[in-house]
Amino acid sequence: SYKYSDKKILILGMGLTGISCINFFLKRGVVPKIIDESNKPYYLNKIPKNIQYKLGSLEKTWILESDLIIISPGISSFKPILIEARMLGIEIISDIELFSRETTVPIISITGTNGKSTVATIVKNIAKKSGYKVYLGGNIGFPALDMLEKKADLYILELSSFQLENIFSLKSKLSVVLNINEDHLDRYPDGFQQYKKIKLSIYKNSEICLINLREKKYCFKNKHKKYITFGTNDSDYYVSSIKDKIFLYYKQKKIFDMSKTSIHEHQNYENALVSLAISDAMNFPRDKVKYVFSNFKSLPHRFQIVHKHNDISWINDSKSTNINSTKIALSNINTKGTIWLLLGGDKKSANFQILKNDLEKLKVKIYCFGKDGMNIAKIFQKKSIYIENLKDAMILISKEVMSGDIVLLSPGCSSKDQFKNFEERGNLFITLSKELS
Ligand code: UMA
Repeated sequence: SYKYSDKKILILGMGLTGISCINFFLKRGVVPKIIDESNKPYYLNKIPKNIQYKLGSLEKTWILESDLIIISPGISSFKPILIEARMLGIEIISDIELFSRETTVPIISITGTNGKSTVATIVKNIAKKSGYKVYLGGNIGFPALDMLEKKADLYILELSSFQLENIFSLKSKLSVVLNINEDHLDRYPDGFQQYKKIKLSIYKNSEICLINLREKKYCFKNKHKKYITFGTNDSDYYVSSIKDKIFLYYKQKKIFDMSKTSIHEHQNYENALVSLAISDAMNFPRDKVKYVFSNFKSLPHRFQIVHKHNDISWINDSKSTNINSTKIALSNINTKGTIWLLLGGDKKSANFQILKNDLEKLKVKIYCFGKDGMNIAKIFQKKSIYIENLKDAMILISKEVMSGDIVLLSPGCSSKDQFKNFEERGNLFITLSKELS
């Protein structure tokens, strides 16, 4: 097993991840140092007294004198000082790497641009129903290292590309890349190809690889591993409709009639399909899958109708932090009224032109806010206006919205420019939707 007691350890980032790393090392009798680039990080008061810290910038001497650096996912691994450190032989790893080194419990690893949290949650519920002591952590908001405290017989990891950048020893029982769409381009100097490659690294050392055949670009062969496929009609698992009914198929056989479950949104059919494939691979009983599908509720901040008044629906989709996710939200809407779309935040270098076609077809008014709001508003011209922040935009909308309309927060951007996280953004939307209507 790994020993850390003779190492100078430095943690970068004082967020949820940083705190979980501090606790991990303190429990092992090792006192790390920590740096945060902000001058007032949210969690400063959570740092134990005996921990030395520096704020404001990545302090060069601390970095170069360390033996092991644990980098938080929010910090780019491609910063010049970190590239220099790596060249000098300093090890830079993520919290997930630390986690992977400590456990022999089977792990299901899930990544993808969209749907990660939903699939991970469904699978966790099925595993639990099947009698497993199962914990879910990672990008979902519960740091993976905190799961080590729990006695488990199965772990589920939701992994972001940021976390995958610095994972080396992960050996999953099963891993899946749900889909790959443009996101986080501001973080990858070599663009989309680099983002894709990092996502696909989840399959390294995985016993079973669950592969989306629609993403042909990444079908690769490896005789030593077990593959299961989904996504197209010639995959092992696929979604298909007969008349108005949607079915999940395995090897040409109908397994689930989705109209008999509580899963009804278009994107969730594929999330259910993947959950079924994972469950079969893990030998979870099909009746437990059925039970969970029948009791499905969408996750908080994920396309939730949070308020309905005077036939106006207020929908919170704050978890939409990339364009694809906004596209999906729009495709779920069916109304004769006007859609009042709240879009904006930090667009992470994404190209919002991609949304133009989807929006042109709709009766929609677009209220753009946040750091990139002005820039996004320009793309949609007559259909859009720029308002500095979400609250002011909602006040304006509330004065004009009419019965039959829908107000949709599906910002397609990161919240970090004006909020602590997408939860805070969604909660503000919920509060205001009730106050203003
Ligand atoms: N910081 C720096 N320099 C930077 C960026 C951040 O010093 O360049 C500092 C900030 O001042 C802050 C700290 O780092 O004090 C925050 O660290 P962090 O951004 O890594 O956030 P954590 O609180 O550790 O949360 C992270 C994930 N955040 C990100 O990847 C941005 C959380 O995913 C995850 O739930 C959590 O670890 C537990 O594992 C959130 C997320 O936005 C939901 N994920 C992205 C996404 O889903 O699109 C990838």
